[in-house]
Amino acid sequence: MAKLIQWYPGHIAKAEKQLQEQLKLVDVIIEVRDARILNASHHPKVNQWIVGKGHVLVCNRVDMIPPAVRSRWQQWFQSQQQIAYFANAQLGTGIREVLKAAQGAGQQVNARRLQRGMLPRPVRAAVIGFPNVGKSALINRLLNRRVVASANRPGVTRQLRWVRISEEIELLDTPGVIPPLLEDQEAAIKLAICDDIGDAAYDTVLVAAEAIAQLTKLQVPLQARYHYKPEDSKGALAYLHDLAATEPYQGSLERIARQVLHDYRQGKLGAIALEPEPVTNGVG
Ligand SMILES: Nc1nc2c(ncn2[C@@H]2O[C@H](COP(=O)(O)OP(=O)(O)OP(=O)(O)O)[C@@H](O)[C@H]2O)c(=O)[nH]1
Ligand SMILES: [Mg+2]
Repeated sequence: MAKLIQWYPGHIAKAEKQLQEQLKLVDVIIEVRDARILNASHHPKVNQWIVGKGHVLVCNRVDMIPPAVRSRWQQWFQSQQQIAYFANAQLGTGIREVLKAAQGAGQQVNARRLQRGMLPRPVRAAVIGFPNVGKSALINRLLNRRVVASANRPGVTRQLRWVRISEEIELLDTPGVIPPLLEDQEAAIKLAICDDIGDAAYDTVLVAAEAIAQLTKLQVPLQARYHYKPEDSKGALAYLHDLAATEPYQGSLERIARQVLHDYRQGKLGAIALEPEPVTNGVG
């Protein structure tokens, strides 16, 4: 990739600072990842943030990956002694289990409070993760009404906000956070393809070309949608150029690039994980 993907706008820096302060009050971290990219959507700071707290891992957008991929990852997390809750925060599938897990983790905190002669209080859980992974949608689903803004673009939540779910639990909605430096550019490309970082971070045409390259590698039949067969030897950018020249796109590379990314993000090419195979080297 010729151009580096970097993006750390002021509002994210500010949100991260505020999050850091609020963490003192928090008993449980609900970490939300994108099921299509379970490694790339793991924020490296989470391991620090969960110290001394409960940790509930949510693999959201489960509807956007094939069931076989879900099973493989689930087993892999199990082998790492980590329970992964696969969820669809848009429809509400798997969400109750997340709530139960957060409550369970928080009860241990309250038990310790009781031992120290303190009164029990509602469990406080912070919902954190990269932008646009479905953190606010998850909170709305838990309340069964639209209490926080949730929309299909990164950077919707700008403020930290506590929401009382019940007498037992309060959730903190947080703006999506990203590391100040995206050291792993392979991961950054995947975040861009999945719309999990702001589009100011990247060049749409280059990211669309990367998407074409990855989808081709995953044997997604692109010609079925674009009526034009990719030629392996020519490369992904050349394919985009060829597509741009076809009638609907009127020679506009930008237009076909946006279309390809839109199609992938909307599931028009199918349920496709960009990280279908769990890795064994690390993040959990
Ligand atoms: N298909 C699908 N879409 C989802 C799922 N969860 C959330 N969405 C959609 O994804 C979009 C982003 O959801 P948000 O809840 O705004 O995401 P967020 O993590 O709060 O995003 P920021 O506040 O920008 O960091 C919305 O259009 C949701 O309806 C899911 O499991 N599957
Ligand atoms: Mg949000």
